[in-house]
Parts: sequence; C-alpha cells; structure tokens
Amino acid sequence: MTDLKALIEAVNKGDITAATTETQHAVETGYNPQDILDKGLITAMDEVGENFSKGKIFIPQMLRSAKTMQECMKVLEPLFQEGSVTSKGKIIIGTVKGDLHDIGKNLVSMMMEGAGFTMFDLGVNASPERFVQKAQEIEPDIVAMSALLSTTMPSMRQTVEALKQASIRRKVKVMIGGAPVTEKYAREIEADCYAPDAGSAVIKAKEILGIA
Ligand code: B12
Repeated sequence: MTDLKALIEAVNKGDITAATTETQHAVETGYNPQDILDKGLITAMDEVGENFSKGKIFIPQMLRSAKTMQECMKVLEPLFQEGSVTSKGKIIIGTVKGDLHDIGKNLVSMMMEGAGFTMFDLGVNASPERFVQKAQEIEPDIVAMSALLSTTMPSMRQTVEALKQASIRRKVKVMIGGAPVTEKYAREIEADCYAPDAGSAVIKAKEILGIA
C-alpha cells in the first residue's frame, strides 16, 4: 500500500487530475475511504488553510484546492453510501447566511445520507427565513447548520430565534458545526448539539433522535 503523500501534494497544488487519480489509486490499493478522507483530503485542506493564513497562497489557489477536494470526494461518495437503507429521518442542512464555505457541509450531508438519513440541502448563504420556510415545508427531524467564519456564526443564533418565532423550534432538533463553532457556543444559542466532524455528526444525530 502506498502512503497518501502524493494525494496530499496534489490537493495542495490544486491538480485535479493527479488528485482524483491518487484517490482512485488509494481505493484500489485497499485504503479505507474514511482514512483517505481524514488522513489525505482533510489533512491537505488543513495545510492549505495554514498556507493561506501565512500568506503563502491566495484565494485563487485556495479555491482550486477546494475544487480539487470536491472532485476527489465524488470518487469516495459511492463508497460511503453503500450501507444506506430506509430513511432514519429528515435533515435540513445549509451553510448560514453570508458564508460560502460548503466543503465541510457537503461532507456532513454525504455522511448523513450514507448513514440512512434523507437530506435536504439548502446550499450556501442560507438565511434564517430560508431554514424556516424549508422546515415548514418538509417538517424535518433535524435542522443542521454550518459556519466557517466567526463573522457568520451569529446567523446560527438568528436561525434558532427564527425557528422559535415560527413555533417550529420545539418540533425539531438543532445541530451546528464548522471550524470556529464550539460545544460552548451550541449551549449558548440553545442548539441541541454540536459535532466537530462529519463522522461524529452522524453519531450525534442518531443520539439526539434516540436511534443510536
Ligand atoms: C476552502 C476555503 C475557502 C474557499 C471555500 C470554497 C468552498 N466551496 O467551500 C473560498 C476560497 C471560497 C474561501 C473564501 C473565504 N474564506 Co475560507 N477557507 C477555506 C479553507 C482553506 C478550507 C475550509 C474547508 O473546506 N475545510 C475542509 C472541510 C472538510 O472542513 P470543515 O469545513 O471544517 O468541515 C468539517 C467540520 O468543521 C464539520 N462541520 C462543518 N460543517 C458542519 C455542520 C454541521 C451541522 C456539523 C455537525 C459539523 C460540521 O464537519 C466537517 C467535516 O469533518 C479554510 C481553512 C481551514 N483549514 O479550515 C479557510 C477559512 C475558513 N476561510 C477563511 C476566510 C477568512 C475566508 C474569506 C473571508 C477570505 C477573503 N478574505 O475573502 C472568504 C469568505 C467567503 C465567504 N463569504 O464565505 C478563514 C476563516 C477565519 C474565521 N474563523 O473567521 C479560514 C479559517 C482561513 C484562515 N486560516 O484564515 N475559503
């Protein structure tokens, strides 16, 4: 089995062809898809973030790496979904207003779907009104929000408030996540739970719905 160095390097460079080939290669040589994701793709994106913070790369390069990661995820997606059967519940997920980061949100959505939940994805820049409107329409079990910017986290609180105003809050569980989000913040805004990554998001979702 080769290591994931070449994959990490390809994502860092934003080389889609090399990265998707390396992802496929890793699958074929017996890597667990979760390891390819955690030790390959996410490790690479952490390096990209660090390089961005240090001013070593700029937004176009960061975007290219993000796109590369998304293409690699397409290779992994069917492998995560192999176990899915009947629906465990309905989940609305979206990246909150003002925030355009969707890689982590998509990953959570993909893992939830793989675990048997039916997902309704609002995409990015989803306003509190949009969450409320969709919740009224489909009556979900969980409303899940993602934020990657500290400046957009307040929109999570506003969405919880909007759900209260619309008398929906008591009928749904609220789950939040994203790099700057914490357990403490979840308590502060009266969300039902926080999860630090896509894997634990699935575990927490089952827990709060009592189907663990
Ligand atoms: C890729 C990226 C971008 C891309 C986004 C492309 C896309 N389609 O998503 C682009 C180039 C567009 C971008 C733009 C910007 N970005 Co940016 N970006 C990143 C970067 C490098 C990676 C994010 C990522 O995808 N990580 C990989 C995924 C898998 O991880 P994740 O998102 O954290 O998700 C995991 C968990 O958090 C959790 N999770 C996520 N969502 C949810 C939801 C729920 C319900 C649950 C339970 C769990 C959960 O599970 C996920 C999977 O395990 C980060 C740095 C970093 N390392 O985080 C900066 C970063 C997030 N960006 C940052 C900034 C500042 C910006 C800009 C403001 C830059 C600018 N000056 O214009 C803009 C803002 C645009 C906007 N309005 O949103 C800062 C944020 C600082 C802060 N705390 O506020 C970071 C941290 C970079 C840095 N070090 O400065 N960015």
